[in-house]
Amino acid sequence: MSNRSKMLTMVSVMALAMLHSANALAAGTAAGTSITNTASIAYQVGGVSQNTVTASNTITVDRKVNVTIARVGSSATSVSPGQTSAVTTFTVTNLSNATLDFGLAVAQQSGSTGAYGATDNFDTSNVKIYVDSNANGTYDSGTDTQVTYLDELAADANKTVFVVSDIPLGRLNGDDATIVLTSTGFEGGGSGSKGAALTETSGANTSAMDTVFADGAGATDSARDAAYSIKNDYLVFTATLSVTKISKVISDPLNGTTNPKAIPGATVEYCIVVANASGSAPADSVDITDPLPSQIAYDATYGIFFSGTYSAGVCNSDGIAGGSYATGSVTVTLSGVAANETKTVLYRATIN
Ligand SMILES: [Ca+2]
Ligand SMILES: [Ca+2]
Ligand SMILES: [Ca+2]
Ligand SMILES: [Ca+2]
Repeated sequence: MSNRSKMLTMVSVMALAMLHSANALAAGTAAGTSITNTASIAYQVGGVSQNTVTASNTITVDRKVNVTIARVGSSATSVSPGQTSAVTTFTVTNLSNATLDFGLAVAQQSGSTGAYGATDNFDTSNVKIYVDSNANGTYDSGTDTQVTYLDELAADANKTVFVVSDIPLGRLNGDDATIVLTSTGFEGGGSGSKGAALTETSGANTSAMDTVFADGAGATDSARDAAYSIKNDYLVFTATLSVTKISKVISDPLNGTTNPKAIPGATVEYCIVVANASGSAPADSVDITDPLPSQIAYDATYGIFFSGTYSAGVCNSDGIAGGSYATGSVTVTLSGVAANETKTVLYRATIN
């Protein structure tokens, strides 16, 4: 069969799907956006152009839920025993292509490895979460707002969040409390209220806005659960004081200063040795009180010497005269004892 001479020429104009407009949001096109593209077909019949035929397609961009948290700073928060309102700082970022609420919760860890390698061995107390209301990156008591969720956090937006808690007394140098902050996505639910829990769309894609969880696995959460969690640590930095009290018989009424014995009338030198371990925080305002037992009498003529040195088990006579004796007690206040420093308090008494 020969061809019929009639030829149909069709010109197809195709919209290039790749030619999408660049989107400024890292999170991508906003959820719920309608994307419509239209194909046009122009053709001729018998050499005459016919009416153009068009076809359109519209899809709805689905909602990708993603959240992350980062620690602010590069080391644990250094704290003192008994410190109140100790702050750890985080940044919570909404990586979703939608405005969402983000629930915030803090959990204590027990015995696990912290964010910076230390092993958790205590819990903080009075734990509260604040948002950086004045956006200055610093926790401001009375200004920053205590929250349980971040309200209406826009796509790609982030907030600085502070976990604020108290440190128990009695903790030692190097003790660690690890906390975990978890942020969980919720429906926006309007400004001023926390929306409902998010659910991922199961089954086939629908023509409506579906929901897909895209978050990673954090410290204690799983991948694709609409949540992210991260550790941060409180690390105790404190003084490590040790106190030793030693005595030496200086003289007695019979032997004088040659091999003196602790007989009634003998003079005894007492020395209180205060040491702070290396690597410790300095101890400030160290108050020393030493009540004298009734069997000995304070030697007011000799007096009290403080901040002297100590070497090879001996208190050296190089202290500063000072301190006081009142109501049966020797009292001295040292201005401070630095790490790896030793200071002494020296006084004498007579055995009754
Ligand atoms: Ca703990
Ligand atoms: Ca602030
Ligand atoms: Ca809300
Ligand atoms: Ca997750």
